[in-house]
Amino acid sequence: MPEAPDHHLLDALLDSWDRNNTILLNLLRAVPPGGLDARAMPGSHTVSEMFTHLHHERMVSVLEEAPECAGQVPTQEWLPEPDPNRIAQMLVESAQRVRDAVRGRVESSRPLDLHYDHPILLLQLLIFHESYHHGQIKLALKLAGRPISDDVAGPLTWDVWRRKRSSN
Ligand code: NI
Repeated sequence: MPEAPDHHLLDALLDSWDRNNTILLNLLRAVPPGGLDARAMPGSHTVSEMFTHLHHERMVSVLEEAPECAGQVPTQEWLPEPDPNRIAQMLVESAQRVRDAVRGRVESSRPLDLHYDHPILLLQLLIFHESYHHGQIKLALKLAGRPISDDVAGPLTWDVWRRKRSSN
């Protein structure tokens, strides 16, 4: 743990987490009608269930690693939530809790309670996890005949990473 947190670096890392959540919300809003029920193959999780799984993973991680920031962990990990607005509410809430947990532990120079050599690694793991499922969601939509074209996906995903705030 660093003795004196580098706030510019911490802000940039938390900004990367915020952008990751923006991309996830953009993907959710780009799901075509009926797409939340799509699945890659029989027995696979639906698009809806993958989104709620991401929320569940965040909430469990905060509960285990920084319980002072925890909220209500959903009773079902792969909840088949049909309402995209409700899914968006979940993702906004859990993104904030992860943010608060990591910021709090870094600023107080405290490690997370269970795993990870540094609190920032929780952010890295979750971004990796969510990117993995992002690809699965797009593949499920494609296989279900409801693809999101690259022309639509580009501005909603890669451009969010590259955009400079000064050019907004
Ligand atoms: Ni997963």
